[in-house]
Amino acid sequence: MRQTPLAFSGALLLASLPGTLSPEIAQAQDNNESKRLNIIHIMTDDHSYQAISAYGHPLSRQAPTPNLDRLADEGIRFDRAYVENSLSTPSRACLMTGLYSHQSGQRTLEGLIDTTVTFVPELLKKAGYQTALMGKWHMLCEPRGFDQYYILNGQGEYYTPVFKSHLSNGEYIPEEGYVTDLITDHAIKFLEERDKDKPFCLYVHHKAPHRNWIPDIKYVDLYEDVVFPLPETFHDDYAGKGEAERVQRMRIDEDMSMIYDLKVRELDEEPTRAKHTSGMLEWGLSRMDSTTLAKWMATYGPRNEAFLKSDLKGEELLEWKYQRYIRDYLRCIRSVDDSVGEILEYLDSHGLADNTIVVYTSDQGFYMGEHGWFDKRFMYEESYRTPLIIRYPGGKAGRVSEALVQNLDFAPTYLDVAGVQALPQMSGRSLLPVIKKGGKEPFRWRKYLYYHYYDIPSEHNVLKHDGVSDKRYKLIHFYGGEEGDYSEFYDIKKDPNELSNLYGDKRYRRRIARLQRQLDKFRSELAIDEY
Ligand code: SGN
Ligand code: CA
Repeated sequence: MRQTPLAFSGALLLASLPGTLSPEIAQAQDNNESKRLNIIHIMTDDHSYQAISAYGHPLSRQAPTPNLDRLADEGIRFDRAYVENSLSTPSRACLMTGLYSHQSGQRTLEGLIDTTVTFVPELLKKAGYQTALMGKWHMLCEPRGFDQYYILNGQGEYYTPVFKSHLSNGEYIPEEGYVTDLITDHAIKFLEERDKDKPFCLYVHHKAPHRNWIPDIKYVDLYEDVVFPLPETFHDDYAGKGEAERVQRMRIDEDMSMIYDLKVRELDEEPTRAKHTSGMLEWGLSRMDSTTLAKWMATYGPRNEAFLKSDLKGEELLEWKYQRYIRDYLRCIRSVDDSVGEILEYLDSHGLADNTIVVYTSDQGFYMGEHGWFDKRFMYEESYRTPLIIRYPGGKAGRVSEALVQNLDFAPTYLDVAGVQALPQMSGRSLLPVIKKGGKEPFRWRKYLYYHYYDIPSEHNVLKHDGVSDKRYKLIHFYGGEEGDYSEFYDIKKDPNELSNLYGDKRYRRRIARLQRQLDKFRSELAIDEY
């Protein structure tokens, strides 16, 4: 007999893992298969919490996400969910391994993961789960541990994307349609065809709303009449900030491409310092079928003409850029929200809602114009924080959690759900105790998080930095720049926009010292080898 009830039980000690299960355990699992929860991990790419109406941000009020809101109403919205490195590939490596970037080897976008590390789906599969990943994989290594997969090539394409699958002999095969819908279809097909005698773990990884934000043609008119509010810090001049803020290249005014990002294909020359060629936009558009492309031209053509005719300059031009960026971004989100609705609907109509944990998150946060930026990478809230909503069958509904959680926690959580013990090298914590308490912090929950960003030289030129945060304060250490290392300290409660760097402020001396001690502790315990 299996000793532990499955929900909220804590991990079952499977001494034989990651080897084969003992016959007794395998038998016990067979007998209890029906009780083990299924897992659906839905992860978007660059989806900001500002763009989910359940989070209540002014932006999302004008572009609601009803299906995500439903998930939050039926589950727990995490308001203090963070990543350990705000970039796609490292975040995916963390999800798959439960390791910090320096432990998995995936520190940068283009880096290579250590191919000897164990992937969570490998452990789940050994424990009797059927495993699948549909959508963005975005690591240079091959997917491991999946019974089924359909993965995009690198960043993937919005229209007619190519997919490599467990059936395609290593080949990428184009599929007609819009990427978000196609990924959803693969997910639903997996749910239809799966082995119904086994629990499953399904990762649904959208490309959207990643740059360059090409919406589904059916949504190109959505929000065209909405004027979205500018964020409070849109005109930040970085006064009192250090080199990192001055040298980054993620400004809407200077770095967002008029052609590739904002889709003004009529321009002969790129007027910003973005290195994107018109060919990059044309390539994306050329993947549309002729009807779709005609509709695109008929929609964006006249809009672009009117824009060019108006010859906007300065502030007006900047605001025009912002509106086009946000509208296209939120149109992409609309498709994502539809996808979530479709999956929830499927679970309802197939009796799966009661035994499936549904998790919604993004690979990191994203700037929606705060500080004048797009992209992510910084340890500041907009990019460090990521949306996270979890619906647990029979769990508390409509709750908001303030517990400090991090993407390192997905691996131990999913293993806990499956009754598998987390590997000793995983630093994250199972979220099941938090979920059990309706989002409240369990006894002895963590007080600090560690963050480390490494990806430079790279397109957006964000300096390397590591740092530590608790629920209120944040200490960031930038290094590797030309002007030498420096630190920043913020009081997130008093200064949520992180405009006042308090490092060196005598009134905060003790608090800064406390966080510095924590940072030193993380560095030594985690054997951080550069900072
Ligand atoms: C691409 C984008 C960058 C973006 C990275 C990382 N440029 O390189 O703007 O920061 O991806 O994004 S693009 O010209 O190719 O659009 S991530 O989400 O994959 O980490
Ligand atoms: Ca991303």
